[in-house]
Amino acid sequence: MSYVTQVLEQLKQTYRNEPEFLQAAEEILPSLEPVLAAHPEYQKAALLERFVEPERVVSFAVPWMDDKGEYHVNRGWRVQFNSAIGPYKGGLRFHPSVNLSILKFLGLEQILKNSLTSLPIGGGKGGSDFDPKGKSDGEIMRFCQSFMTCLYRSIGADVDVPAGDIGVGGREIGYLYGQYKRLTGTVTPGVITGKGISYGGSLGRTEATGYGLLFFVDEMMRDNGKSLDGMRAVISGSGNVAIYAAEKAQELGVKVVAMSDSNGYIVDEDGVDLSVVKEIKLARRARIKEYLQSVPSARYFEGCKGIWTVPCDLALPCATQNELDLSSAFALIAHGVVAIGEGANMPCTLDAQKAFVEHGVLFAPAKAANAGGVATSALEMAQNSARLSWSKEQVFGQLQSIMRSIYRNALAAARRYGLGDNLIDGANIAGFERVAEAMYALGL
Ligand code: NDP
Ligand code: 2IT
Repeated sequence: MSYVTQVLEQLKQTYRNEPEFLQAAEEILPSLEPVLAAHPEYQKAALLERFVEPERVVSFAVPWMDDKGEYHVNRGWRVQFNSAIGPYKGGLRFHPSVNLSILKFLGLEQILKNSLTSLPIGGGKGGSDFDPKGKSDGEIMRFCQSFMTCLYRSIGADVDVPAGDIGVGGREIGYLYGQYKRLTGTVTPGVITGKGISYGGSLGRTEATGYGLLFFVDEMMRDNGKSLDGMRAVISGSGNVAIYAAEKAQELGVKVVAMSDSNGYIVDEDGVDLSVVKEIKLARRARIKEYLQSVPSARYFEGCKGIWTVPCDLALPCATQNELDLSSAFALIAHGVVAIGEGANMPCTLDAQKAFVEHGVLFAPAKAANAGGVATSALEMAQNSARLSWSKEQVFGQLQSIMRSIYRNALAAARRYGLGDNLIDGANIAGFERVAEAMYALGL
């Protein structure tokens, strides 16, 4: 049994109750076989065993009071996974499904994603099983304040730098940072990213994940002699990532015909009017179904999965993990899909990924394709350290060049190990090589 298989089998024993974490490990570890074969010293240093185990996990109770004066308690965590190349870095997710398995899968992915950016950021993730849906502004503020009261001792600009993820956007980051500032009596904007521009945020961070995804996909298309211009796209989700992916796609000449939320999806054959989606989802925090009130010619369907039966050239899953399974993959392939760009983290199941690759569909894997958000977070940290702020043009210029390098580095890593143009393996390898080198150099 190879070293990689031994570690993976052990992991499956130890964490059999953590399916999402094991799924991420099963995607990543086998890709690393050739790297570990080329570096026998890594096995001696128990490098892989150390890589799959978080350096530290903080877990806490988050008590808060609703508007009626009733008390509630949610669970909160921060997984500080790997700090070999920089302070732990990664988002916070507030969603009722959040548990340690999900945060560990996200944290493991984040280590490699952050490494791929070439910037000095380690991997971490956190969040709570709190459900922000239907909560008032005051309830959200009190919850965020309580969450930060539990977390602030464990983070710091040179220690661990959270940001947003599902259910955590600009409003929540403001409340979280405000409480950190109050508790520590310091002005340390570099402790969290995704901040508002008036108090230390970076221009372009809001758009960065979605724009970065399109920069990556555009690079992949060009490299394969194809163009986005004139393509038809289906984009799942209608949150931060989905909306700005749609915006950049439209700028590049793509017609976005469908988008969704956790209740259902809309199809607009004339091309989705993003200003309507933004008004519904960002301004009013309402349901995407209401799109039909502004655009009566569009159609609405209940349920999330059906969106993948809408014919398209380009599919961008930008909602959540495992939202695109094997049957959805076959539906997309049957309709002649040309490319998949993963905006969400691990949106395609392992068998769906495999089906796309086997059918020659161009596949941009999440940890490479959605790295633009965290890359721009690192640019926000750099601006905070320098006490400067850069223009939008500077930020987007850097973002575009980072996304292109990620594409080239992932492709080069795959080719170096004789894996053809497989970006899934290439991204895993390119991300891992840097972390492994640092972990080895730093010793036990
Ligand atoms: P948001 O909270 O802004 O939006 C999430 C969107 O996905 C919403 O439309 C939501 O619908 C939908 N959604 C959430 N959970 C489910 C579910 N279980 N089933 C169906 N739909 C669901 O989050 P983001 O846009 O920030 O994040 C989306 C994905 O992108 C996540 O996988 C996240 O980890 C990943 N990501 C985010 C980055 C960032 O910078 N924000 C960076 C890199 C990756 P509804 O409105 O009904 O809740
Ligand atoms: O999954 C992700 O990369 C994010 N949610 C962004 C993390 C960050 O620190 O900006």
